[in-house]
Amino acid sequence: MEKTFLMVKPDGVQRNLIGEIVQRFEKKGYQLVGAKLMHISKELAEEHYGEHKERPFFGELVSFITSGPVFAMVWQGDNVIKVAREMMGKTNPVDAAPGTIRGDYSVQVGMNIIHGSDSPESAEREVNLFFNESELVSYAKDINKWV
Ligand code: RTP
Ligand code: MG
Repeated sequence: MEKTFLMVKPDGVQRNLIGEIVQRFEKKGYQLVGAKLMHISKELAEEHYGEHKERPFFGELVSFITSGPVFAMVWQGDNVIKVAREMMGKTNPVDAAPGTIRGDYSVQVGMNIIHGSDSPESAEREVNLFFNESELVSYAKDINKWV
């Protein structure tokens, strides 16, 4: 079953949006298989966002993502990587459609509420970067019966 890594960023935690965000993915029909509230170290932030290390906003991005707790999650389900990105909306909230998480709750690209893996390769990498095998659960849930 496909898995993706999603994370409520420090601005989303500060603004009490954890529940709202979790609810959107639950209602959609995806399954939460791992979650934790945590502080990201500078080292972990630099590794997680390593693809952006030459970009001018890298320093700001690392200091923002380490500025307060984040809510890290692993979600599972059909096409969850792509569909979660659609539900998040475009990176810059100016371009994010109403109805998406970023479109509904943010106005600045630097504080856009949520992170989501952008490909199967990054999902695999990020799930393993943030979670041990023992922190992920496996449980039966016949979603077709309920949604
Ligand atoms: P994320 O990795 O956080 O899920 O966001 P994303 O894939 O939609 O966007 P990405 O290109 O990976 O950029 C990572 C984060 O960097 C910040 N950013 N700032 N100041 C800027 O021009 C700028 N561009 C990107 C955003 O917070 C973005 O989510
Ligand atoms: Mg990205």
